[in-house]
Parts: sequence; structure tokens; C-alpha cells
Amino acid sequence: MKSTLILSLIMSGGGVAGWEFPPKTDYTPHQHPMSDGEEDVDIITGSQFRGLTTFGNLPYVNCFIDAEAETKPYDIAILGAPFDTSVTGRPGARFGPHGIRVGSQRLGGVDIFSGEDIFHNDWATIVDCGDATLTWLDNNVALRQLDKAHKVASSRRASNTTVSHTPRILTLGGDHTTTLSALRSTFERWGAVSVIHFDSHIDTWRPDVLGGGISDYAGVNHGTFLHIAHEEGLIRNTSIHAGIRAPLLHLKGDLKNDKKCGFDIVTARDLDKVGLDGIIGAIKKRVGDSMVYISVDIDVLDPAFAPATGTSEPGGWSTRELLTIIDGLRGLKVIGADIVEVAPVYDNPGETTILAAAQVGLSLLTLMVDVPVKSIADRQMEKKLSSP
Ligand SMILES: *[C@@H]1O[C@H](CO)[C@@H](O)[C@H](O)[C@H]1NC(C)=O
Ligand SMILES: *[C@@H]1O[C@H](CO)[C@@H](O)[C@H](O)[C@H]1NC(C)=O
Ligand SMILES: [Mn+2]
Repeated sequence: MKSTLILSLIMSGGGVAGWEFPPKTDYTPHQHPMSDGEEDVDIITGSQFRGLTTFGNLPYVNCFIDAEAETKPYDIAILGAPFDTSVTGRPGARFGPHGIRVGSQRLGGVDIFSGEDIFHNDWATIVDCGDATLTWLDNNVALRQLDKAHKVASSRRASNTTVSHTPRILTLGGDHTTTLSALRSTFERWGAVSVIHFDSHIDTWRPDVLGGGISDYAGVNHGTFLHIAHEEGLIRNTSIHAGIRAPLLHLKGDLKNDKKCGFDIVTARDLDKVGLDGIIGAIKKRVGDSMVYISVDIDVLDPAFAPATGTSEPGGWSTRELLTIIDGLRGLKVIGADIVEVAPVYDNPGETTILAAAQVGLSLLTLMVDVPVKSIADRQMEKKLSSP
């Protein structure tokens, strides 16, 4: 206990402006027995409710300040993207990162299904970078800020360089437009990847079909970002949507365009026909052994399980079904992921949506810890080392 305190004092004395969250690396949800002496009264460890609210009580690192990020390297980082001004339905997802962190406070311990304790794994340092600074007045500027936040956070030298030099990021949205910035960044680090897109909507609408009729500015939104990602060459034509059920704007045009963007579709009701293993199998078959980015729009869940979102569509999957499907994707090379469209103001007193979103986050982190992935930088470095 004492050594942790001293270490944190040394670390916070590095001349970095600003303030420091309490160290939480020794986090454990268990209560410790204490003796009567003042010396032994524990005010550092042993509570899931202490300190300020990071994802799963992970340590906070300001990944955007060089002096701080360079002294506290990480392999996987949580990054909040508080942005919701490109939505077609209810706003409110700018508070998603905060909500998901609140829902994550009791995460941790040994997973009863896998036997793993992901926050105490044997190689990866996982941290919470806090939120990117995003203006709420201009979407173009905000996306440029988010592009940069992703590029900077993923450019840091990783903690365990024997595994990879490139940290991976789990983003907490934000409306779904925020995924575009993540994909621009992953393209630089890993190249074009397959996208596994959990959503009730296809989100590949052409900007001139959805919003672009009004202005170019309006054409960049949470229903067109996957089309833009395709046009920018960021994603492979081995991508797949899962959980689709929302209406289309044009039956033939939308589906043809969706295929052109590289997507195949698993609908919400396919689950009734092929079962969970069938869905998992279809996703795995589609992406093959390519590198994947997993994007989870919380509206893939039925509104009964995730009322707190902007464009709810009845008839979706349950939380348990979604978790089983994501956990079934073990073995895939996940280079990044996100959970988006969580708008906590519509949640209920039981916090149904933010608890589900946090649990999905844990499953995504588990996929990332389970399978390390070599980045372009890693391959270049290996090449340099092997050539005389
Ligand atoms: C780095 O990862 C390797 C491979 O998983 C592991 O053996 C090693 O203990 C890790 N190093 C640290 C400092 O965690
Ligand atoms: C997918 O892309 C590859 C090259 O990246 C190309 O060879 C293939 O024809 C494409 N498939 C479809 C269906 O567009
Ligand atoms: Mn979406």
C-alpha cells in the first residue's frame, strides 16, 4: 500500500502540468480485513466506488500530452468521443462516454465463462485516456479533432513492445459518425480492415441520399460514415453488418450500394433461423483471417435492453445474445473497436443501457487482449532487424 502511494507521488512529480487521478492499478473489488491500528486503515485499495470515474476503474493517462503519455505507456487505451451533432434521431450520445464509464464501475474479476481476468492479464497495460476535446458547434472541426486524437493516442510507443509497438484503441461514442475517425487512424496503423458492424441500421447510405441533398456538411452523418469510409479506401470488401432490421430508404438502391461498400448482411431475425452459432459462423466466415474493426451501435440491442439510444428499432437482440456473439468471435485479429450511440438521458433508473454497453466494452477488450496483432510499424521493424 505504502509503496503504491510513494510511486504515485514520484510519478505525479514529473513536472507535468495538471492533476492526476488516484492510481488504480491495484484495484480489487474485495474488502480487506483491517486491524485496529491507524497504520492499517486502508484508504487506497478495496473499493469499486472510490476515485474518479474511469472505465472499469482503469488508470487514467492523458494520452494527448507528450510528457505524460511517454512516461506511462499503454497497449490498449479507452478513448471517449463525446459528439452527437450528426444524428438523425434523438441527440444525447455526447454523454455516452461518461455514461458507459458509470456503467463500468463494477466490471472486473474472473470471467465465469472464460476464466480470464482481463484487467490483470499477463501482457497488456490497459488505460483510460479520458475524452477527446471536440467542439459541439462545428462537425467538420470536431471530426478533425477526433481524427487527430486517434492518431496521437495510437502513435504512442506501446508498453509491451515484444508484443506490438502500436497501441490499440476502444472508443466510447459519441454518435456513430465518430467511427469514421477511428477507421482513418486504424488505416494508417494496420491498413484496410474488415468491419464487423453491429447495428440495426446499415449506415452505408450515400451522402447524397441521406443529408447530402441539403448540403455537403449535412451529408457527413451517423448514417453515411461507412459509405465515406469505403470511399476513402479504409475498409475491405469482406465486411459485415449484424443485427440489421431498420427500414431502408430505397430497397434496391440501398442494398446494391451496401454491397458496393463491401458489406454482407446478417439480419436480427436470422438469429431465429440459424441460432447463435450460425450467426457467429457467418461473421467469422465473412471476415476470414483478415484484420477486423468491431463497431457496436448499442441500438443493435432491442429497446427493451437498450432504451438509451437515439434511433431505437424494436425487434433486436437481447444483451445476452449479443455478448455470446461477441465472445464467440475469439481468435479474430481485432485492431480496434467501439461502442457508440449510448445516450444516457433516455436510460431508466436501473441503468439498463449503460450496464449493457460497459459489458460489451469488456467483451471487446477481451478479444483485443486475447489476440495481439502486428501493425505496419511492427512489420517494418521486424524487416529492419532481419536485414543485415
Ligand atoms: C510482454 O508480453 C509477453 C508475451 O505475452 C509476456 O511474456 C511478457 O511478460 C510481457 N511483459 C510485460 C512487462 O508484461
Ligand atoms: C474485393 O477486393 C479485392 C481486392 O482487394 C478484389 O480482388 C475483389 O474482386 C473484390 N471483391 C468484390 C466482390 O468486390
Ligand atoms: Mn449506427
